[in-house]
Amino acid sequence: MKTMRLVWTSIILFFLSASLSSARADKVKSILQHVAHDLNELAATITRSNGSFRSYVISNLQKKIKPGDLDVIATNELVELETGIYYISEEKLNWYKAGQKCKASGLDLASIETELENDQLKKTIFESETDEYYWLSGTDLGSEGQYYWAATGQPMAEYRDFPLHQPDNYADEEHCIHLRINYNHKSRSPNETYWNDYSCLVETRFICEYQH
Ligand SMILES: [Ca+2]
Ligand SMILES: [Ca+2]
Repeated sequence: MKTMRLVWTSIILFFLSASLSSARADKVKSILQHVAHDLNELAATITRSNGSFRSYVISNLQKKIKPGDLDVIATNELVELETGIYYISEEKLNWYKAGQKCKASGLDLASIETELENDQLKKTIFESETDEYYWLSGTDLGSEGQYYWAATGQPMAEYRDFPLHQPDNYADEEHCIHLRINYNHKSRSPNETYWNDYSCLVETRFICEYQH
């Protein structure tokens, strides 16, 4: 109820601000728009803290995906981790097609910004008991060695999880980043997972992420 009241208040504020037209009203309008935006953020935060973030995301995605769209990711396949909502594929696609499929489903290829997010994804993938590659949105397409997350447009932060000698742009054709679980490694630990640059056209599994 609290959330609905906040949403309605922000809608009313938004229309109130839109109805003000004189130049003198510009400042009031801008303040009202900021308040409306903040209320919406607060409503989203309350929804999340109520433990219903997953259903909030699913209802958002259902609004985005038009009926008739082909081959989208089913919302019951999304997994909720501490750092967000993800889809971890079994299907294998090249980096471009994987990004397209995430987008068509209201998601994006995953971007890993923190050690916590990296650790959680590693752990989740490890549980799948496979030795596979998973595309992330990381790439240096456009400028060799300048890595960024295509999904957010942000440069790759200092936090990276490349092993020694990677990324190596092998054969001058590796421009997309994947996360790999080395399930067969003798240590049998999710830590034996790392990022690597790889040819974007190779078909591998992939991870999509819901971006707020
Ligand atoms: Ca992320
Ligand atoms: Ca490489």
